[in-house]
Amino acid sequence: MQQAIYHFQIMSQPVNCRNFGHGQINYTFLITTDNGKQYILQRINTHVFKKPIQLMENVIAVTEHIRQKVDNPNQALHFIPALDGKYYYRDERRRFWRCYEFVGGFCLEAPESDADFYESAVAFGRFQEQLSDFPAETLFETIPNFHNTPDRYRKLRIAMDEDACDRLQFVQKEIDFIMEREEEAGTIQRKLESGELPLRVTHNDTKLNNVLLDIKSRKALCVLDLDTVMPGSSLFDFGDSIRFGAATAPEDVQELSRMALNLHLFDVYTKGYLDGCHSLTKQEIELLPLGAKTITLELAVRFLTDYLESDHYFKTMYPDHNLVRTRAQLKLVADMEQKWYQMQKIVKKYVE
Ligand code: GN1
Ligand code: MG
Repeated sequence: MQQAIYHFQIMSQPVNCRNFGHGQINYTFLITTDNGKQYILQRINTHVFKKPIQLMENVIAVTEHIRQKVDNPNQALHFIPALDGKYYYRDERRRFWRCYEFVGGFCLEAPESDADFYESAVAFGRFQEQLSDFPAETLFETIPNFHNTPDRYRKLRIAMDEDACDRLQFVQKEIDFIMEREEEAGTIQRKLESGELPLRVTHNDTKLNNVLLDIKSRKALCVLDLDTVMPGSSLFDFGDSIRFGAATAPEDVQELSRMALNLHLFDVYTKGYLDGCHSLTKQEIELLPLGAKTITLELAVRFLTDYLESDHYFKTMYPDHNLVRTRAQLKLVADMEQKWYQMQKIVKKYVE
């Protein structure tokens, strides 16, 4: 049993605790208590999230905002206060924990049907819609410059210069591919800065496995993992879902020939996202394919940076894991380029 659970107001006796989910950043446990209730207990990775108290203020504010807009209480997360009333517990080793009710449901690593993927799109679209009137300026930037692509390139260059573990020699091809696309990769950030694209409250980690689906109906209940909710671009929220869910292989597939973009799923997601969210501008909709391509390239840059910096950010299962992930993402970018015309055509169907 994780002792931290005894510091939350759960009003029952914990009887079981197991690891839960596939997050690459936080540590997540599912706790069952003697009255059959279940809770998610999470230890926040403070190496990644350096200001956990502000992070929890964001999460609670956003959750409360959403709670006021849903008919079914299970469509919003319900955080449990610690014994002192705060929404986190700091243990004797200064580690931060939080706890929320687990209402059942499940998350998918890959869509099992079009309907599953459509549901996740509606969930993230709705999330965008529900927060369209949330005062973005009151949110903390939990990870500054999280999806600032030019800044990710800057950090990659620093890692290349330092070449801390002598790995640069293995990745010249990948670096060339990334650098050839640098100009285009900065487009969305530049348009955000010039005001051409609106700054919105965004989720910033919109993978399929962050959507909770109802076991019986398989309808979306709510979105999880609100740690990176910050002001940002809807294009990246859309794009990250495509990168992860409309790909034909897992994000760390070794056999590169398996990795491609599934255009049909791209269409399904686009429809679902726009069904859930009616507030995107015409330009945002037109730029959705660029959102998908940019976020995929950006994640490749992040994986490669971590590889060069000796894998201190993402959890890795084997020595070259971050390099494998980099290559898989770059293969996906290359495939999107092949399918660029079709991606544009799909999106055009939804612009009036
Ligand atoms: C991380 O923890 P997880 O798997 O939800 C990362 C995302 C990446 C993703 C790649 C805070 O998310 O940005 O897209 O791994 N989250 C953070 O799988 O860096
Ligand atoms: Mg997650």
